[in-house]
Amino acid sequence: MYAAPLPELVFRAQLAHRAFHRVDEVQGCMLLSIKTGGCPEDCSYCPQSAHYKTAVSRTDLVTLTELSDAASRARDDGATRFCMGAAWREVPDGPPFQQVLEMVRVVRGLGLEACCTLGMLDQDQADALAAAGLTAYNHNLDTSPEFYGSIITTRTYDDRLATLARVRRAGITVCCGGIIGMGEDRAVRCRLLQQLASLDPHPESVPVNLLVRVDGTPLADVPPTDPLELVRTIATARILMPASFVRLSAGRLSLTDEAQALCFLAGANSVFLGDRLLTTPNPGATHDEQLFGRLGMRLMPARDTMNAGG
Ligand code: SAM
Ligand code: DTB
Ligand code: SF4
Repeated sequence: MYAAPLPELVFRAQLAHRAFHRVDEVQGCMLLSIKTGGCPEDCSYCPQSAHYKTAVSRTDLVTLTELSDAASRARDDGATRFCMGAAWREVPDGPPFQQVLEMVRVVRGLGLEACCTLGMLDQDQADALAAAGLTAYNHNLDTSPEFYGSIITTRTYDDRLATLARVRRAGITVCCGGIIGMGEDRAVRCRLLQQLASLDPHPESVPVNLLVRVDGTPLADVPPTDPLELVRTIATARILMPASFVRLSAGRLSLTDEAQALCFLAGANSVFLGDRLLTTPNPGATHDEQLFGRLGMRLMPARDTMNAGG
């Protein structure tokens, strides 16, 4: 399917997309790095790993005021989902976790979906996040089981699957995807998609990231990936997981508007808004307004998202 003639692949993705989603709307999400840098993991793509010397400096957990200001701005800018990322290997117990629970309550109180990505967690922590009202937990498989060991050595694929199972058991929706452009071949991308689609039920949210190559990381100099491989990855994800949100996530700055249009044709129905992802730049409001104007598309209102009111 992945390697079908592109018009055939995109046609099949469109059929899947139209069976479950509107084609003129994308969900806007906003990211905030609530705790940046100094991470003990060695994910080769990541500027926040303490193993590499990058321009990212380490910060403490943001305050509740900073968090609440950022979430209010996100809502004003049209986002319906607010995602909080921490450069942790695993969720710590104690005051920082209590503060994250409070952050979840604040974001939900603003009527936004709340997503967290905090690394590995245990069942009690997953249950506490669920009780605080967390909508989704992001934890990516990142790549295929076979390629995984050449990207990350400090935790295993099975560790990731175990965290995902705890999130699911707690009743939180699962946000799980991966990264393309790390020097992998098509077989790796297909195996990642197969793994994601084997999760039962499917992840409600599938972020497809195009590697942002950051100076100082081991993947800083990998050759750029053909954007049409991103289009094929998104289309295949859309066909395999038709009801899920497929998110065109990191990497939009290296795409032309026309390549992004193909991603939406292939079934992507969400983007990150704003001029910053966690630590790297993103297109920002002015560019996105022009893009959606050119495409005749718009941001999804809160009523159509997963459970913003729930
Ligand atoms: N520390 C937590 C963890 O790893 O689960 C949460 C934050 S981590 C930054 C979340 C995800 O961002 C990673 O799993 C990876 O898929 C993605 N990511 C990180 N750096 C990236 C980069 N340079 N380009 C594209 N995606 C990236
Ligand atoms: C995901 O899959 N993509 C988002 C989110 N989950 C946390 C973040 C990508 C981060 C890109 C690199 C950075 O800005 O640090
Ligand atoms: Fe740490 Fe997450 Fe970056 Fe890996 S991806 S180094 S776990 S912040």
